[in-house]
Amino acid sequence: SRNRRVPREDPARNELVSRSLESAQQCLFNQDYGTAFVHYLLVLNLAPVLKDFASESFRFTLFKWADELDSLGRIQDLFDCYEQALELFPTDEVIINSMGEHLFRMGFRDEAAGHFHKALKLKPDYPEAKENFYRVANWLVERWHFLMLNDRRRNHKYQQAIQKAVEGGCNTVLDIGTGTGILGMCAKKAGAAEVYACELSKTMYELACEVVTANGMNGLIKILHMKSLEMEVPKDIPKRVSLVVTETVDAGLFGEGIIESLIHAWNHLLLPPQSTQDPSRPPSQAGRVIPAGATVFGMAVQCLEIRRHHRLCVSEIGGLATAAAGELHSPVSCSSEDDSTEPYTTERLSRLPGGYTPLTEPFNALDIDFNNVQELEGLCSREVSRVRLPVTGEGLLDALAVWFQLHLDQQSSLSTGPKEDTCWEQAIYPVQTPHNFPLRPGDELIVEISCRDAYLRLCSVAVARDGREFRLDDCLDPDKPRNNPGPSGNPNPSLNAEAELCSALACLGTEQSSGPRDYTMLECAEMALLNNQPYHDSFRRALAKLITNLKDARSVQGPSQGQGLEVMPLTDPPSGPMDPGPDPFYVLDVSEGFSVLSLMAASQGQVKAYSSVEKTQHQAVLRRLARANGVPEEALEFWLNQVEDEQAVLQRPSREKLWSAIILDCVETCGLVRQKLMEKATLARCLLEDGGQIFPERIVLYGMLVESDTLLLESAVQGQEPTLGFNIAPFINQFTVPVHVFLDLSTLQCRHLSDSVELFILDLMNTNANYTNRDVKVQASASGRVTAVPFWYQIHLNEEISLSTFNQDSHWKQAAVVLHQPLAVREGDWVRLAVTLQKSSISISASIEEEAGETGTVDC
Ligand code: 44T
Repeated sequence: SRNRRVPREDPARNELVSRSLESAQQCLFNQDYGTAFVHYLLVLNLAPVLKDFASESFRFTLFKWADELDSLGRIQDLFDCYEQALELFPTDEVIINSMGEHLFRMGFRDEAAGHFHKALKLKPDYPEAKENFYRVANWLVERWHFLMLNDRRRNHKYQQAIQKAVEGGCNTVLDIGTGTGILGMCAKKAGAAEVYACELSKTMYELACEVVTANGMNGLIKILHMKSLEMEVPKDIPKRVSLVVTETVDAGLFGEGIIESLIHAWNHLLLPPQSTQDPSRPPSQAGRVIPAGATVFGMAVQCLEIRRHHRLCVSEIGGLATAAAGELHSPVSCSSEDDSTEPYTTERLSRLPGGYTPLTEPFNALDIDFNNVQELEGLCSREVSRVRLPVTGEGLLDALAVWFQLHLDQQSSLSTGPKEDTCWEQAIYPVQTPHNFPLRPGDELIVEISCRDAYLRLCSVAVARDGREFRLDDCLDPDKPRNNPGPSGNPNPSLNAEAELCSALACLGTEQSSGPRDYTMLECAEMALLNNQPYHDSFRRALAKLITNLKDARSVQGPSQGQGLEVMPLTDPPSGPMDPGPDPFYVLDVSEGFSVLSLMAASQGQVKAYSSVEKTQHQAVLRRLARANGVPEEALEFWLNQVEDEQAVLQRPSREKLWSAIILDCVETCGLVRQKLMEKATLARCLLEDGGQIFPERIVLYGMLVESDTLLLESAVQGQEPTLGFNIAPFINQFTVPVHVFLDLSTLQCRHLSDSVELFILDLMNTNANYTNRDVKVQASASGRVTAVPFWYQIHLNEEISLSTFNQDSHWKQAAVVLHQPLAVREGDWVRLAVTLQKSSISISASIEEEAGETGTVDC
């Protein structure tokens, strides 16, 4: 390489560079991005001096070419291009952020988030990266890390248990799923000779390395970026350890794979357990696990909030009968074999809006000893156990709630129960049967408990009443012979109600007994939306009003196309035998996911509605509903079946027709404005006919001042004090996200420090009228510390009709901005909120408005 000439001195090279650059520009002009990209690569590799000059066009070419590769499905090529680009521009935050966006769309969230994070570190005020990062940070470093690190009782108990074990002789330790490294550091601090830790998430692994180094334990704890199941002795750790510590448990206990991890650990990573035959073996020569075991509890509950997210509860929505929809299920089912379902979801029972009613006492569902490998291995092959639970409350069976006690050792345990003061959620096993079964004291609920594919499964199978059993799950396996069918017991004629109940249960109908039942899956939020009658009624009224207005306008204009506008107030549109029928009104619904709004529009008559529902199963539901509700087939069409392109999404049906209404879905379930909403609205506005409308026409953001420690605990590790004596907070707090989503504001533990106040207006019918910054003044109604500003929306469909996203039966959750620093206020103080809406992400900062006199001067 000593002989190699400096590129600038090589005329042939210079020639090649300038010709390639020309070609690149020419190709770019011809929109041949692939070739342009190759030329640019060549140019910039040969002549790095041109980087500054060509960076803009290079990026542009890269992004265009990447979009093409993306739509061609050439994913490998796409990422190769980005890698080549990053070799040239390793610190270009725009390229890094864009690569993150592609990764995110492909489902590589962890990697995507890593890119956004990196882009943001390179340029802390880069709004695109900020918005992207905030949207994914929750997945990267999940909220519960903050909660757990803030949970002093839990930290202390783990530390005590580890310290005792180490002092008792366990001196080689493996921390499985180390997270920030905290339990491993406890073991080291307690005096363990060798400490190993593994972590499968890349982000968490890197974080753990940083934390361990910052605490002076670099080299003293060996951290591995891998799943414990892949670890081997002596490849990854030199010999078997005497202690495994782990907190790889989720709300359903087994969801993080602790059973499999521990079976593997006992077989490959741990010393043999202390045997009862030979209790003389010293602890350093025996293996053990912290936690030592767990006890799982369950309880049947009635809960409307759970019900409306998992079952269709309404027989009519927006004027449409729903019976023909067929059976709809949420993706949460303990009995389904379907890959797209989960056996349980999680909730904090204590924070469910509307609360819940226990229908049984808590019952013991399972005991498990983590120090007994035979028991762990036997768990999945264990017989399904059946328990009979006396019903103690009256109500509909909506779900089984599950929690557990984690026994760290003989002395100490943690509970995740609903009555406990903990950060833990409970596992919720919703009932999926479409028919309500009212339980009452005296009944017995029969629950089956099993452990298939390492998930704990609880399934309510039957109700025993007056010596008879009513099966709840026949529909799922109709061919299975029934244990106790029919009124064989006491044929008491007064049990007519029972007979009705019997036939009310879908499973007892004979027509259903042929083969497995068909059902359609809806996301929980889609189910809740379908159950939201006020939402649909509002849309129905707003649509009807618009159509009436447009009809009036047309009839006034008449066939003479707008002449003599004021002269003839016709009440009926002119129609005769020669009339080919009135032109339809075109309505487009671009709601995300499942939506029946298009069908509601079509059912108005004289409307041609376009739905953007994409899943074929969902389209089938709409077709069935259309047929059953007398909507002609041609009145409903499916738009964008394949259209990916944003621009094409909103194209009108045919050249000469414009849309009468475009329905935009503007607020996401999580409580944030949908991304690119205003861009979409701008586009939509251009495609409206005269008098046409965007629904909604306007959304207004409301918020209030609150003091909520809960929100603080979920957002960052709090306080100046080190966590268990370790310096962890500054590292994990890099992943603090100021906007909290999916809140239930009605049950959030907080003190209101002001009335609600209008924060912002988004006008969709006049997108130019929108601003990005606004100062809002709000008066404190009580003294306290403002820690957050929760916010929600009033969605105005038209001048008269509006919906709130902060509403009991809404499918929306709320969001909140957590202030960078709490703001102390006294009652009567005026607080100035600086609200910014950049893209679709909101930020708020708060300060005390010192003098009343200032108020006037701000706007002048
Ligand atoms: N959530 C609790 C789960 N891991 C807690 O990558 C409680 C949820 C929760 N690493 C609200 C409140 C709470 N090998 O970083 C994770 C994970 C890692 C492994 C290596 C393995 N076999 C595994 C398995 C998991 O362990 C860490 C902790 S797991 C989940 C803990 C406050 N909602």
